[in-house]
Amino acid sequence: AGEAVFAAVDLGATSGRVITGRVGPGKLELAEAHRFANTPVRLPDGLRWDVLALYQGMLDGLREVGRTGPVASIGVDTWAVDYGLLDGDGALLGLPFHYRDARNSGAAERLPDGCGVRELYAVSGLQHLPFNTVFQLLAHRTTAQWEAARTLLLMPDLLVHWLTGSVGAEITNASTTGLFDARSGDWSDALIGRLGLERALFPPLREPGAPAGTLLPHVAEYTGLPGGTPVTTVASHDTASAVAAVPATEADFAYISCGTWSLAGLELDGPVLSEESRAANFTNERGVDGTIRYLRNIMGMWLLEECRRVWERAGAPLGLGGLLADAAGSRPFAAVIDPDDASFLAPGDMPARIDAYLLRTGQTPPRTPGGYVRCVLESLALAHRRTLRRAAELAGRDPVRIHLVGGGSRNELLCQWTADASGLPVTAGPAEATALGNILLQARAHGLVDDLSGMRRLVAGTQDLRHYEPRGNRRDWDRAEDRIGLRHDQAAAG
Ligand code: LRH
Repeated sequence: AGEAVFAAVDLGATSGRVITGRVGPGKLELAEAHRFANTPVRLPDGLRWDVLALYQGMLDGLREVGRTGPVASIGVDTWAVDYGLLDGDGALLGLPFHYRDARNSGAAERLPDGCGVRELYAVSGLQHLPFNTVFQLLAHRTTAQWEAARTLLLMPDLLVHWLTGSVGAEITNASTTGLFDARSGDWSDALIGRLGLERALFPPLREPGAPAGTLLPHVAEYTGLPGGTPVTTVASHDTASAVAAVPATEADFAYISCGTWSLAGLELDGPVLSEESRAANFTNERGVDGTIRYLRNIMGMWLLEECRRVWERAGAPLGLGGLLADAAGSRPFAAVIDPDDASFLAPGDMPARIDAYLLRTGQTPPRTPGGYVRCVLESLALAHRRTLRRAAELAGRDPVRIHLVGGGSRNELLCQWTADASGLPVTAGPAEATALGNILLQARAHGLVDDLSGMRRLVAGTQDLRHYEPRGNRRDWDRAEDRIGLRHDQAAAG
């Protein structure tokens, strides 16, 4: 079957990267060509993605790739839910909003009578997050721009459009809009109609693996890649790509894709759309080959990244290694938070928000950065355990192992504490699961890998993985969990 090189463009909330992957029998080798910052910009009317800087970063990355020779194809993935609107000439209308923009808080209240969150869930199976595309659109449609909008493109589809001129909606990412029917696997004409949105805004769906065109002449010229270089549709939702690259060799596994967000859940054959599942806020996002990612968003490394931003600005930058060592030496279970508290979502002074949460729940704020890091990581480990247990209950499954992939898999404390808290072994890695999933989808489209389990076996056989066995202090975790439960009730009671 030979060997080929593919390029993955993988844009995350903190950085973008262009990575090449060489794939052959028993071979899967990654090389990073370019990495660049992703710095959102606050304009008077809200928080925006600097989409031109992102596009330029990816072009520069592809030019690095072009220097080393041609590639068999290119694939693009990014975070979910965000989009650009094109006018009738195909021009981008304004700069895409960032999902952490404040316009989204309260957007759910704009839902019309008879089409509330229950009705949405029954069709889309999507967890309620204030920034789901559907809520962003309800806010967007009160603007002058809206009148001119003819086509909605999710972020990776927009970037593919700029590379190739082609227009389409990649299906795994379309499933995060809230306007997609989890059962039929198509746009939900019913929801789009009931919300009074134009059906024509939503382009035809594309499956991962489908061709998405070839580089436009000016892109080929800039990057030095051959004119006919194909762009392949990948699982363009980064989480879908990451889960496709989970190195699972047994059927009953749970996963945590841990980066800015921790996405914790199970892979299922069909959606769970029960009222119980809605109340527990589990999502049914579409994966490769019609699989369902049954998971919840947990606030993830965002908490730590935002703390570090504040400490850096205050002139006390501590390297991650030093912080983690201090965390390891701090007092266990001194303070616990619910990472999903709404106060943690927007960018801002995270240590101050953690303090406010702790004071509100009768706890004492940490006195050192290491104390905060310990609080965040223990609280994340607890949230991982809580979420995976509930997912297993609701889906009637019994996972025997947790695969923790993404940048968070490098964090040994988090991996060990996730194992300890949950009582399950954790296999950590690969850290670049998303880029691997992107590349493997392209390799499969080119006939170098056969199916999802073949992709996973190749990852398991070629990438560095670490194993963590649960240690016997589970009672401590149970007690910490009980404290969170009590605090939830107290907060709810006022
Ligand atoms: C992770 C992710 C996640 C979405 C969020 C917007 O990068 O794609 O799956 O919920 O970003």
